[in-house]
Amino acid sequence: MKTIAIVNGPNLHRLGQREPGVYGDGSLADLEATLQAEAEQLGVALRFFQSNHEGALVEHLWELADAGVTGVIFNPAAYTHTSVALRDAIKGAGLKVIEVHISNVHTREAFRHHSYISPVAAGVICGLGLKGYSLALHALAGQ
Ligand code: CA2
Repeated sequence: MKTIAIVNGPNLHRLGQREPGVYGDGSLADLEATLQAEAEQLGVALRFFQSNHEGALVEHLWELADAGVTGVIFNPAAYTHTSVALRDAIKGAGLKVIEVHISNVHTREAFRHHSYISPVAAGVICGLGLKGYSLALHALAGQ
């Protein structure tokens, strides 16, 4: 069975608790439950991870590669715009990553327009709310 990982970066553990106009009102637990139900329909296994720490995310990406996951749905949150370390981990580990952002980063502040992750991602989804994770899951499950 394929295994797909869902990895979320800093502050996303508080999803649904602040800024609902930007990020919606669903919690991270709600999102994970929705994706789990979809994965069962698709016949794939999921692994979930969230961290507020860049190094923990780097280490987790390497663990996912060592475990042979099929793909990673990754919302690096603010580290999208700052982290060479996460980019190097994805490239170095040879992971197939779909970068997901809940908001449309291109309609927001200029500092959100650049992603260190996109050049090493297989695909990028942004601005579709939590639905973006489901779309990425279907894409990876279908490959
Ligand atoms: O739109 C996205 O998914 C982002 O990755 C979210 C990041 C932001 O830095 C990126 O530019 C775009 C921020 C996540 C903050 O999450 C919160 C959760 C609850 C309350 C407030 C923020």
